[in-house]
Amino acid sequence: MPIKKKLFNAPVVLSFGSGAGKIISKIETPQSVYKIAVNSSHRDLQMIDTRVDETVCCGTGIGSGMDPTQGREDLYLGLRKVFKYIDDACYEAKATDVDIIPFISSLGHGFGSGSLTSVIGELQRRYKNAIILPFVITPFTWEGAEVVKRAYESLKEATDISPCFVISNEEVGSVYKDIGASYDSINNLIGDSISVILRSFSATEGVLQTIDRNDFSKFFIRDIATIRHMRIKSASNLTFDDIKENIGKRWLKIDAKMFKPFSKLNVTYILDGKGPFSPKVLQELQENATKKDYINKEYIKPLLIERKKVKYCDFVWMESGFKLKCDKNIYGEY
Ligand SMILES: Nc1nc2c(ncn2[C@@H]2O[C@H](COP(=O)(O)OP(=O)(O)OP(=O)(O)O)[C@@H](O)[C@H]2O)c(=O)[nH]1
Ligand SMILES: [Mg+2]
Repeated sequence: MPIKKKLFNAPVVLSFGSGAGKIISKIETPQSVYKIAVNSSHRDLQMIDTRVDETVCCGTGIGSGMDPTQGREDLYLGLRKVFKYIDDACYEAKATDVDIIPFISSLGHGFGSGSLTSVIGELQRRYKNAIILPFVITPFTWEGAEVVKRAYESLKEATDISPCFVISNEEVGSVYKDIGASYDSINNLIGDSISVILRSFSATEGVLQTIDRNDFSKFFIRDIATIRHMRIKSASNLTFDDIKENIGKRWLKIDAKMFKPFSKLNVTYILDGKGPFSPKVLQELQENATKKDYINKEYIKPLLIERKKVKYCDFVWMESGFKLKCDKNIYGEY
């Protein structure tokens, strides 16, 4: 039986670090997309191993002890196995070429921070035609200056070789009062947004307007990109005002002046789910997406997928081109 042609071949999603492992355990992947959790802590991998397809334990299995140098060393001890699982997943999916390799890294301690740049670099070297898509989780400020510093140093190094989608725990979690309860909710929110992107990128049916690898490459530029996601009943009466009201904040810590646009931001959006997608709704979205001066108008091409037999519609707004500003004035001298 012929395999249905997907928009993008993205046969795996990976996680690096303990926090990232908890998030990937919440992700719902389309059929034949494998979830691979990578970490240096055997115990943390065991906690999620029924909710991912494969785990790779790097190093001695006791964690990287909040030491990024150790984290990077540990990664190299497990990398061969990571590649093997990716290749296996490609084989299973009969994918001769991989378009996108998404992964999640949690930054602030040893493994996730220490491995980030190497993960990007090694994946780029081995899967030359693929777009490597890092989703990085930055810490809460209550975790302390050292943790934040480790996270942003790691991010700074990484953005030299690839743009990163940044998701700030501080921002996602700002609505919750109780940290205990909020971790799970935060993981669900982040997991949901990434699930929607993976599902849209793997669509085989209902695609009204498509984007391809080249379109996405043009959108995804240095240093930092963001996602905002909202779920609606259907797209039939969607207005831009609904979006403004319900989509929430950017999950970036822009109030600390951590980020500023490079020059202009690239934007795109995904509308995926229950329709109908009326010309009026699409016109309103497109007009509003191009209205602001800080938006680069040249490359706006949304991904529109109108699905049958679904109960809701997801809207994902993506911006790319923020500059990472990471200096001594923000988190003390270092
Ligand atoms: N959203 C979310 N963030 C988490 C969670 N657990 C940890 N984090 C964040 O991730 C950052 C890094 O922590 P871990 O992922 O535990 O660190 P690690 O990479 O495993 O590092 P080592 O244990 O030192 O090897 C923390 O500073 C937290 O901000 C989680 O369950 N959800
Ligand atoms: Mg850990």
